[in-house]
Formats: sequence, structure tokens, C-alpha cells
Amino acid sequence: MNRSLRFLAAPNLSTSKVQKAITFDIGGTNSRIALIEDGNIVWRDEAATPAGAGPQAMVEQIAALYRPLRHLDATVGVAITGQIEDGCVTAHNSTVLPGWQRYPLERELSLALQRPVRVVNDARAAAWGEYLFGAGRGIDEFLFLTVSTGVGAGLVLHGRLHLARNGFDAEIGEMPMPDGTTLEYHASGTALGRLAATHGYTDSRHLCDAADAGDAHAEGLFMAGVREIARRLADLAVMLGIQRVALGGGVGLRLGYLERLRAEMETYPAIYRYQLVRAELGHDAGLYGAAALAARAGDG
Ligand code: BMX
Repeated sequence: MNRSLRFLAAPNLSTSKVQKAITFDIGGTNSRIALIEDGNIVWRDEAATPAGAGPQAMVEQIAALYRPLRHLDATVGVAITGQIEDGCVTAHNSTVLPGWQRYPLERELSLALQRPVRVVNDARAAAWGEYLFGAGRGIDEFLFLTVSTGVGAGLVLHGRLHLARNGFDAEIGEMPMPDGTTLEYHASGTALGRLAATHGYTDSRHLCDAADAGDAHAEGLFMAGVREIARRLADLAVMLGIQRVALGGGVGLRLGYLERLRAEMETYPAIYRYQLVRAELGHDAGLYGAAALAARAGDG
């Protein structure tokens, strides 16, 4: 386990919403843990996600990351990719978390850590973090969009994070496409990797770099996913009155992605437009959001 303990001074996010929280953000590649005190990350660690090893290995991984902090009196929040229903995780993107079908992660982690644990979807956690501390502050109809291994989203409407009982609360990657696949199949980082492999590029990074360098073929492949995202956001703009979209995720935060999406949005009539900005908390949005949601749960 490649672990590097890092004590960092985070941006000052002084808020009463998060006193002391242990928070996790579990993605397909990395599992990250942070200790947040009075709104600032004061300690963090990470390790490779044992994605293919099944849910029990993930519980053990989280327990191992948690061990140095087990003596603290803190709430525990976990942001994880997947549809969350009654604390159970279902991975629709089975390449990320194979074998996760309504796995009771919240119960299993509460047992393993011997304390209550709040499990939320990673994009919903990031949306809440950006709403409280980042690009969504003061925005009544706010959407966070992550373009990463998958494509995910979180909605904050009238100051409340949209959490549906069945866990389909902005699971945007599952939106159906005319060819019978999903938005995510065409517009995610995984999609770019697949396109790179079938069009002679080394990997998704090589394809995106080629597009940035003026390779028209690569640009066309890159823009195909951007166009699908723009179309779905136009739907949501008129459905939900979205005022602002904050873009996150490894692909979404890549220089040039926001500009391409903004240019595509501007080809639509004004009623479909919204402010499009970068997520201010970057890759930490989910850590802050999961911490705040756990604290809220802790409030009863
Ligand atoms: C998928 C789905 C969502 C998730 C989104 C972004 C799985 C495992 N995940 O659409 O729940 O929010 O990917 O996830 O089905 P990430 O791993 O790219 O951050």
C-alpha cells in the first residue's frame, strides 16, 4: 500500500457545519481519507482502490486507512461512486466496482469502524461540498458535474441536496442514448480511453493532448462526448432552471474541457444556458461534502 501522510494547510473554509469529521472519497482508482477540523483539511492519506477485489476488500481498505484516527471523537462520512439506496451501493459502471449489487456498505463500515458511518454517492457529496464551500455558494439551482472514470452529477435545489430514496438522484451517467447505451458510455473518461485504443492513440491523455495540439480527428472524438453532455445539460436547464454548473472530475478539470463545453452550450438558444464554472474545491469537493453530510446525520 503506497501511503504518504501529508499534513496540509487547506483553504480556510471556516464554517460551523463541519467541526471534526473523518471523511473518505472512494473512486475507481484511489481511496482518499482526510481529517477535517473546523472546515479545514488538517490531515490526509490515500491508497490505491482495490476495485476488482470486491466489497469486503474495500471495507478492509477503508478500515486500514481509518486506523490512525480511530481514537478521535468524529463523525465519519464516505463518498463512493455508485447508486446509494438505504446505505447500500450498486455499481452500474461495473468496470469500476465489479460485483457491487446493493452491497450494505453503510452497515458493514459501521461494524468495521465501530461507529456510525454515512455513505453518499461521490458526485452528490461533491455537489454538497461545492454548494457549501465552493462554486455553488448562494446558488439556489446548482448542479455539480463530474467527468471522470464515469459521468456523475449532484443537484442542489432550493438549498437542499437532492437525495432520492431509490438512489437515482442525478445519476446522469445512466441517461439512455439512442444507440441503446448510456451517456456515460459515450462521454466519460473511460469512453475516451476506449476511443483512444480504437483510433490509434496510446490512451485518453494522448488523445486529449492530440486534440489540444490541433489534431482534427482527435478533436472530433473528444467533442463527441462533450456534445452529449451539453445536450443533457440543456435538458436539465429547462427542466430544473439550473443557474450554475460546476465542472469537476479528472477529465472535467482538464484544461480545455470547460472551454469546449462552454462553446457547445453557446450553440444553444439562451433559454438552455447557465453559468459554467470549474469546481473550486477541485478533487476535495467530495471530502468536504461527505463530512458535512455525516455531521448533519450526526445532528440527528
Ligand atoms: C457512474 C456511477 C455513479 C458515479 C459516476 C462518477 C458506478 C460505480 N458509478 O456513473 O454513481 O457517480 O460514475 O463516478 O456505477 P466516478 O468514479 O467517475 O467518480
